[in-house]
Amino acid sequence: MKLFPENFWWGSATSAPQSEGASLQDGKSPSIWDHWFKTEPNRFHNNVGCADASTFYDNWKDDIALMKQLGHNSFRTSISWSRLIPNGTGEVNPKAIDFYNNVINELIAHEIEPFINLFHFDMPMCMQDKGGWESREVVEAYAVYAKTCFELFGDRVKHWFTFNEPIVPVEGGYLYDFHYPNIVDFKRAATVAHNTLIAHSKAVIAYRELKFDGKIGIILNLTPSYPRSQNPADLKASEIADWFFNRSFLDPVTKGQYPTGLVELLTEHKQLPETVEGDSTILKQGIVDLLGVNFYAPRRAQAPKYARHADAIFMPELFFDDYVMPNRKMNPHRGWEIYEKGIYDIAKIIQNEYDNIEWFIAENGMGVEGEEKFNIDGQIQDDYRIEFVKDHLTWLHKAIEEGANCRGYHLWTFIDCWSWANSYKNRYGWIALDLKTQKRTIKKSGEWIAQVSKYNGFE
Ligand code: BGP
Repeated sequence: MKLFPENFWWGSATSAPQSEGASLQDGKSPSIWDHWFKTEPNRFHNNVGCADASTFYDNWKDDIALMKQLGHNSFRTSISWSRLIPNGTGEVNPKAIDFYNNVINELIAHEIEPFINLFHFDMPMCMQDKGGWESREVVEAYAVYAKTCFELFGDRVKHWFTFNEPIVPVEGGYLYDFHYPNIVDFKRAATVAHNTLIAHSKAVIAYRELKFDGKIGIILNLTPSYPRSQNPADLKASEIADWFFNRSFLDPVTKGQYPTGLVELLTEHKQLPETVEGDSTILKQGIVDLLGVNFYAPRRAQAPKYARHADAIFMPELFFDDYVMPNRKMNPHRGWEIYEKGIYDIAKIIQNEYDNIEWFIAENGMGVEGEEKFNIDGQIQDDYRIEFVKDHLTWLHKAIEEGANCRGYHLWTFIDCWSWANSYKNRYGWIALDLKTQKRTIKKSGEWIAQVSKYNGFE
């Protein structure tokens, strides 16, 4: 039997925009997702937006009862800024307060610890109109929004997160064109990243000033960077990819400063973000109590095959090429490599290079396109997901035995949910969602995890 530490967090994660629905109801204003879908629906898989998502706004009570059936002792979702404060600043929406109070209280009544995240890719459109994360006015508005959340719910919520995967809106919105506002400009991307970190720090400062007895953290998508070979050029390529995609956020939130190598590289290429005097002091105050780690797939890098043209647009890929390792293990339904040991490698990096800070797996999971084909007699027989989770937990268990300070495992996600431009393409849930009827049915993996949670481990 592989047993996990006492009080290990078993649960799952979702976000407000991906689960709530009611996206323009009861006073909620549009987020960038509502706006982008309205203006360019063709950018979304099968032209489906998040207006209904998985109807958690209406079904929260029954859904929380289902969580209990899955053996959850913890659950992460986010608060929608555009629901709570529809104008971005100023008046707070009483219907939103009621909704989040109901959710939090119901979770606690079921002995499910609420883990609450403040921002999951969902900038209110009125704040994007002011410049989004490029604007310091928006950073200040976010800090007030964060403080409002702590004051409203901090008496009961003991685990807070300022952001989920803050690098993704940088990549999607300002580098690779898969999120609104579809800008491709590294320097602006760097400013967005920097301002996000300032916003994070300001929220941490506000939380500490209020002196609640909870913890505050951030959730980062960490993808260990593996070089193709030990050739120095491959090692360098992999190290640079690691600076850009992992340490750019990990170092500031754990050490209060950016990695020196990254700063030197951006200085050399004149790509440093815009900053304001005093920023480095603010960054130092954003060191977290708790780190959430999302892990799906590794990143493999090799030295660039071809020299870049002198006028090439500045991108992280100037310094490395992605490496497709022959015979890698794939999730053919999603197109991502499966590398279970990655979870162990992350644990080792945190243990050895980041002071063994308290952390947990905040997302891990297996997306499957066309999962309906595995439906037998009304239930999704997702043995592949059971195997995927078991293999990752096996490596996590080994890391914990070797001293990793990992406190829990949350699957992405609870019920199949809407996923940005991929819409409902990839299904991830412990519970299947029938899009036509909104009926929820526990998958085979959901029954399995209930047992794992009950025995705090597996054979
Ligand atoms: C993570 C996000 C989640 C979710 C998940 C699955 O990066 O935090 O919000 O979207 O990825 O993504 P996809 O549907 O693209 O496979």
